[in-house]
Amino acid sequence: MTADRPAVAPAVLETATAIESMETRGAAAIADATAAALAAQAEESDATTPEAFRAELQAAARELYETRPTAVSLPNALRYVFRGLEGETVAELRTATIDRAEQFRGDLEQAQDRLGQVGANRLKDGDVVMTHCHSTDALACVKAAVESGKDLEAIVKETRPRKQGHITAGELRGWDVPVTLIVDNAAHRYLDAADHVLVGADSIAADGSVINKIGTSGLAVSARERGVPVVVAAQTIKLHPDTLTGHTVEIERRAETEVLSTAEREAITDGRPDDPGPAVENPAFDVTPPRHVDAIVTEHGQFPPESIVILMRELFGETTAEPWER
Ligand code: RUB
Repeated sequence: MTADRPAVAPAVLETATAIESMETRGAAAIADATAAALAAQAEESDATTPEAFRAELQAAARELYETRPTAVSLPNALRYVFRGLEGETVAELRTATIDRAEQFRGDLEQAQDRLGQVGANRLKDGDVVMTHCHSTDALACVKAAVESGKDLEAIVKETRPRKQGHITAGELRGWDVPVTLIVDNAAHRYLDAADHVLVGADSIAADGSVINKIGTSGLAVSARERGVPVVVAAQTIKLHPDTLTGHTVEIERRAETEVLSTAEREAITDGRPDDPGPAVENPAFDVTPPRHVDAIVTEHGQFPPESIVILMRELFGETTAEPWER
């Protein structure tokens, strides 16, 4: 370690790269990997003073924090671990970090199971759900319903540009759920065949707005127009405490090439030497206002989006501190 740059463990850098490249993706998986990376940092640290240990852990946290800006589960995972960082010696701090990370990861799994049970109560035998992107929280509801003996079907939106709908289709087929895969543009047409729109969330703002994969808001507007209820499955680690104090949620913008490959761009410009081709916008997420959401399903029960602020204050108080500040 140098005086001004605390050492960050290779495992942390690997996790940060995996999150950034979306090898690890989805808000819950990102939170889980973040906590595991802090534990790895604690295990691998050769800091000799508590101050050096804390500085390293903070540097690791920053490294992870800067990977993907929209999913609040990441800073919430950091907050959870740092809040329990009690200890006078390096050994005590190391144990505290590892224990706290383990506890967070265990709670995460349990929360998803509990949330699944709550969400499953909304689903009746024979229902058809329409999904968007790939959300482990949303799928936990389907899984719990299927395990309780209900027959469900799914209409799965492909979810351009990265087609995470294929992951959803794969998981649902693994549970023997009949799946119809559609392109995103077909969603409006197939809503008549759906009983529920069931999506996850990357962040939920204090006013009940839901930040999730781009296309969620359009789907919710269409669903509202067709009278299909929109259910958001989101563990409370998706609640964004900073929005209590007026901050907005940053929407991640991803590479143009996810939308338009170099070869496709060349086909558009057709050899014209001075033509750069079209500009491309690729926001990864959008904001669905609370008026288009029927319910937010959490591990603490189901809430109308407008009342989620009460749960948020209860769980987080009012905090604008950096995730690694106590
Ligand atoms: C994933 C996405 C998911 C939420 C919820 O986006 O928008 O709906 O993260 O997922 P990306 P989960 O693929 O860009 O990470 O319920 O698993 O936390």
